[in-house]
Parts: sequence; structure tokens; C-alpha cells
Amino acid sequence: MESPKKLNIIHLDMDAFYASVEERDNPRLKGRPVIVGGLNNRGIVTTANYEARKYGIHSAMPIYMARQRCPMGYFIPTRIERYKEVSGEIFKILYSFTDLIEPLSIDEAYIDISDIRKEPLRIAMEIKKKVMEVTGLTMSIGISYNKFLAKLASDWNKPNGIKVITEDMVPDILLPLTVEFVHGIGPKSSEKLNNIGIYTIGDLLMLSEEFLVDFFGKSGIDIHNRIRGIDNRRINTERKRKSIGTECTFRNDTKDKDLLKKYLHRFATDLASSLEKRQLYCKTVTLKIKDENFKLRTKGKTLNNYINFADEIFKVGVHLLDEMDVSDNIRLIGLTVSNFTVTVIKQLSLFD
Ligand code: TTP
Ligand code: MG
Repeated sequence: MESPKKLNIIHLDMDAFYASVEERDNPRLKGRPVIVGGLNNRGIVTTANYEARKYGIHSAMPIYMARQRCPMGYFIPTRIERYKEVSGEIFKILYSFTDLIEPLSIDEAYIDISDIRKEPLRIAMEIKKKVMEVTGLTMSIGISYNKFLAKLASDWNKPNGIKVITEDMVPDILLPLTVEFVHGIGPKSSEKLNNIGIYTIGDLLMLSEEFLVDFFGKSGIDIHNRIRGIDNRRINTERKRKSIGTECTFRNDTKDKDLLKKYLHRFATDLASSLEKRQLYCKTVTLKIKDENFKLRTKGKTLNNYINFADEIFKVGVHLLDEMDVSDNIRLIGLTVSNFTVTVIKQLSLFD
């Protein structure tokens, strides 16, 4: 008989991260509903603590709506620099355990614990304890034998949870979960699946690999594997930023194209200087627009060559804007660059 797969992957995620930092910095807030976000009436919630979540408040909800739901809540402006500082303290602790870490966001990481000579559960407890000592914050940890299952596990009993998923628990533990739990199935695909009567991983398991490939394209193979508990992705310690973006919510909704272009120009200038600082070139530019009814649209263009000048980015941005129908008033506009390379091979043509 094959020996069971080693529990070598941890996924950890801080609980209500920004709000917890605010609570820690201001003990008066302890135990009360705390909402962090853009505070003018057009702002949105970046996160809410678990107390505030009881009122149905969640990330990305307009702040005015959160105020309606919880008038006695404490509304705190986002202090991103502070959260980055605390995140730095947390990652420093993590790196004291091992270098095999893949940071996923400001409050989330995968850790490959194969090289640490301690029981997985013991490692998880020690990480929690140290982070609590240094930062006063709690996290949730998932332990399993691959990334997909570890991440699923860390979400299992948030906040302040620890959950282990072993091989013998699969697939039973997955069967009742809804399809959007599968890494790689977003809200759109999950709606499409629902439309054909597929709601749970159990339902998905009845579908053939061919069907999934027809449905999802190449990633259908990964999804077919994942729902069977197979995920061979390694910890990527050199994960680089995949995109750089900037956006702005207007004080007053507008459809004035000249004004929108002015913003695009400012964004292009900022993005170009970010690229330059990192010595990056990009190939894809994406425009994002939210209209007065909160309908979000994005349109991207991938070029044949790499660019990094503000004017070049601006030109693509304007082209995308011209292609988009702006008949409704616009509430938010944003521009993102992605598809990076570090060096550009000069494209010599015969005529150079
Ligand atoms: P999350 O880990 O998704 O959320 P959280 O830590 O607040 O709560 P949970 O206990 O469910 O993990 O995101 C981490 C931080 O990133 C969060 O505190 C605020 C920020 N964030 C945004 O700015 N916008 C968003 O839409 C989300 C989801 C998070
Ligand atoms: Mg979190």
C-alpha cells in the first residue's frame, strides 16, 4: 500500500487584516464593529471585522450602504502604509521558519514546510503564537499536501482557525462544496455551471475531462485534477507582481471624454514611472470603467511589442476608451499594465 501523502503545505491568511490592525492600534475599538474603507460617501469598504460582518458588511460594498446597515459602527480610513508595515513584521516571522514561502498578498502566503523538522500542526501553532506575540493579530491556517487543499483548509473555520485536510478525507470533504470553491472557477464560470445544473464539486466530478476542457479551455485539465485532490503546483518563492494598476472614483459621475482622457494621461504617467522604477516593460494595457449603476467593464489590448513610455501607454488607453461605449455616466476609471518583461530585445527591422 502506498504511504499517505505528506502534509507539506501550509496556507495562512490573516483574519480581517486591516480591521484587526486598526483594533490593535486602538484598543477602544475591541469588540465593536469596525469598517475600514474610503470614507467619503462614494468610497467602498476594504474590509470589515467579524463583528461588522454580522451586519452583512463585506469588502467592496459601498460605504454608504455599510453606514445604513451599521450606523453605530466605527468607520476608519484605510492606512495602507501601516498595514504594509505590519505585513512586513509577519513575513519576517515566517521567513524565520523557512525560505520556501510564496507571498500571495499583503496578508496571505503559502509555505512549503518540507524542510522544517517538526510536526505540521506544531509548526502552525508556533507560527500563530509568534505572530500573536509580535503583532497581537490572529490568522487562519490550512495544512494539507497541496496548495489547493491547504487554501481550502485555511478558510474552513475562520477566524483564528486551524484545519488539516489529509488524503483520506478526499474526495468526501469536497463533494458538498459549491463550484466556486475550486481555484480557477470564477463567478462567471460558476454561474454558467449553475445554468446547466452543476452546483457542487460532487456534480462536477460526474463530468468527463473532455467536457471540462470544452467548457474551460486548457485549464479544464487542472480543474479535473483539483476536484480529485490533485494539484502539483510548487511553491513559487520568486513570484513577481503580475500587474500594476491605478484607478480613481470621481466626486461626480461624468461622461466628459476629455476629462476621462485627462485622467488616462495622469494614470499613464504614473504607470510609466512605476515601470521605470522596476525596470519593466509591458505588453498589455487594460482599461476599467464602472458606470453610475456600478456596472464594471474592462477592455484590454495586448500589443505586438513591449512598451514603457507614458505616451505609448496613454495612446493605448485612449484607443480602448474610444472603443468602449460611454453612454452612461462614469463613476470610476482605471488603467492597468501587465504582461511584463525585464529586458526588451530590440526589434530590428530590415530598415533600421
Ligand atoms: P482578505 O484576506 O481577503 O480579507 P480579510 O483579511 O480582511 O478578512 P478574512 O478574515 O476573511 O481573511 O484581504 C486582506 C486585506 O486586503 C483586507 O484586510 C483588506 C484588503 N482588501 C481590499 O483592499 N479589497 C478587497 O476587495 C479585499 C477582499 C481585501
Ligand atoms: Mg485575510
